[in-house]
Amino acid sequence: MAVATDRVKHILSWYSGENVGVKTNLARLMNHGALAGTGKFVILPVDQGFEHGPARSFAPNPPAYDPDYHFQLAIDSGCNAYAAPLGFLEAAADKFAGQVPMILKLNNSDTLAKIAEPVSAVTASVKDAVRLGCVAIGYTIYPGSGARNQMYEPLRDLVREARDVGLPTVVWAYPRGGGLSKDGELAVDVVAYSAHLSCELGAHVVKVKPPSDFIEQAEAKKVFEKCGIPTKTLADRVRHVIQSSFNGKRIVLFSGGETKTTDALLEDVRGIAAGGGFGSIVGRNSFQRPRAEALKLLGDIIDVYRKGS
Ligand code: FBP
Repeated sequence: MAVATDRVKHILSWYSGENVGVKTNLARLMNHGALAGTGKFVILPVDQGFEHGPARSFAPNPPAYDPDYHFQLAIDSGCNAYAAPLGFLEAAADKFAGQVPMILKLNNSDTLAKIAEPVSAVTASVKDAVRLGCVAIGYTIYPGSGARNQMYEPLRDLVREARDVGLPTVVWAYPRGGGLSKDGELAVDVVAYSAHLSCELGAHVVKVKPPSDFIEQAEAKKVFEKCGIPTKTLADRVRHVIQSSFNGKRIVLFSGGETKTTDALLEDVRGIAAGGGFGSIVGRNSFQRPRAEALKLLGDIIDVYRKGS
């Protein structure tokens, strides 16, 4: 059973305007799994079936077609939490009740619809999250999309509704859409801006992709140069994203991306940890590997966060 460490208490102090339910659920996230009490996180997200399609997501490791598989993987690997859309959670939440904190993704997009500007559909409710016993809601925004109002405005209401029932909000901030170049989706200025927007919109936890050493906005580039903001290493860039998230007073997590070699992924994780990142959300790199390999990899990632780099 995890204890309330000084680190967990310190992180909770950043959320002093929140009600006790929100803080208790943030503490549950921080006090579960192999990193309990450290203020670091490794979370398993499995919405790729919805977002990318079943074959692209699960064919590399067919047991992963089964919703039970992911609960068991999150539990056995010592993840802080398991995040998924409504269907995957409903299918197995009862069987695994109480064994791993759950985050319900309240919106999702798929790759079948060809729409001008990216926007997710709302696919679940705060009530669903409460009914399933989740510790938080999850919500994706696409900063840079011409449809941003259809994402930002409902998010504000959902944050409020979730807070009223004591649930924190995790925002997946993935820049994309007509306002950005392809390289700009990962640009350090854009990722940092998206993390900041998420905090302003009320996110308690923000999830972004590891930023690249590219600056998209001309006006921002001038400032990066003038103020000497370092962007060369991943640790530098993560540090900038963390600073942009209320000067490090919000929990910011970084995603894993497409399946890559173990060495490449661990190199990323070391950079994230060295830059002060709070943890990783690793989906495809976990469940697309055979279970034994995934358990080993998640264990190695957890070790990096435990040691700090
Ligand atoms: P991965 O570790 O598989 O990248 O998962 C992280 C994640 O945020 C998932 O929750 C989500 O399905 C995926 O990335 C979306 O990535 P994209 O929208 O870029 O295809």
